[in-house]
Amino acid sequence: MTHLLVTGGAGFIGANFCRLITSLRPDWRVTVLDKLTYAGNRANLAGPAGPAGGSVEFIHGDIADAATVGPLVAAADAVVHFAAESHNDNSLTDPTPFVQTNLVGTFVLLEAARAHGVRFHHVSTDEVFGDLEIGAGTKFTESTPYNPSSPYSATKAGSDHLVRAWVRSFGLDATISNCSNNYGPYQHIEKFIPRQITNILTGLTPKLYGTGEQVRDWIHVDDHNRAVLDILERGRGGETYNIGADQPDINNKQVLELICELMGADGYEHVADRPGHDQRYAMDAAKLRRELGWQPQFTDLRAGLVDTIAWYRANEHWWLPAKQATEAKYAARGQ
Ligand code: NAD
Ligand code: TDX
Repeated sequence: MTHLLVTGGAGFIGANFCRLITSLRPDWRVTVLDKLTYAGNRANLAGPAGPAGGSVEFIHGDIADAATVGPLVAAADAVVHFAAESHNDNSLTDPTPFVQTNLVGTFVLLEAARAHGVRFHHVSTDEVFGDLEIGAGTKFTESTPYNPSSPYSATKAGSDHLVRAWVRSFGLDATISNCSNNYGPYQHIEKFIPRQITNILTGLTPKLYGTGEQVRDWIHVDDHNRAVLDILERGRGGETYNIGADQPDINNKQVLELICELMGADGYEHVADRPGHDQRYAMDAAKLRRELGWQPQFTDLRAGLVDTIAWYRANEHWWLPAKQATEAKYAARGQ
């Protein structure tokens, strides 16, 4: 039996990961450590027990608090580290919590993992590599130099460097994954896809930053999490794995037009662009496919969006309470 400590397990990807573990590894024990920031929601974990009795224990606490973290890490066989401040736009308004959670929090977890000799998996992002030219066929590989653009991506890049330093200097048994843009159920409505879906559902006009030519490399959250599980179980210590679904380039304007078509909505507005906006992301996940035999199961964005739209339609009680405050933040930025 394996006991996982999942940080950020009340957030979008972490909660979906807990659901996946309780269903695929029902004999494992899962403890979630989450601060429940605006992005965390205990309802994301409601009833995730798997068919064979998997259980999730919830601890409300901060990854940057060494006194909380120490005993939890000591009791676990592995830490899967999702907790982060995750939204680029917020990092442009106030980078402070990004430095605190993404850098200091990761440092505190690494020190605990080192002290207790616990396996560590760090969940990171494609944004650490910066961006690519629109129209160029190039992709990020694991050896692409780091070149982050925003306070968010700079703190994620710094956290990756901390993990590598703990591997090399202290022999920590750690792996890193860098994944592209996720979509799926339980994603906070500040993010692009759920923001547009819930705008349409509440009668607001969808909002496209700038010209909408930017390209994101969309992957379903379950495909991301199955890759994290593969790396946790079979990844080589000290290695980094890129995660991406190898889909054809699609820009934000095309994604938004697809959402509008699927929801029978017409029209959207162009709003103020994001300062320093990354132009194009594309991940080369060949190493993950070759070494671990991973393959994405959701290879049709249109079908994935149909499911995701249906989820937001059916779960208004989950997102509606946050809608007004989320849109007020955007309105203050002219977005
Ligand atoms: P999210 O914002 O939905 O969830 C983050 C969770 O972390 C929340 O539950 C929050 O309460 C918790 N948290 C924040 N600060 C904390 C702290 N100090 N202590 C304990 N818990 C804290 O984020 P997400 O989209 O689920 O992303 C999860 C991870 O995956 C992040 O590390 C992110 O960088 C990475 N990632 C995200 C994407 C994406 O498309 N969303 C893509 C690649 C990588
Ligand atoms: O209303 C919007 N309109 C719009 O055009 C919003 C919220 C976004 N956008 C654009 C900006 C981006 O080009 O859509 C694209 C996606 O935006 P986000 O959902 O904010 O994602 P992004 O900035 O690409 O970062 C995401 O993927 C990498 C996650 O938020 C990060 O946590 C992850 O590391």
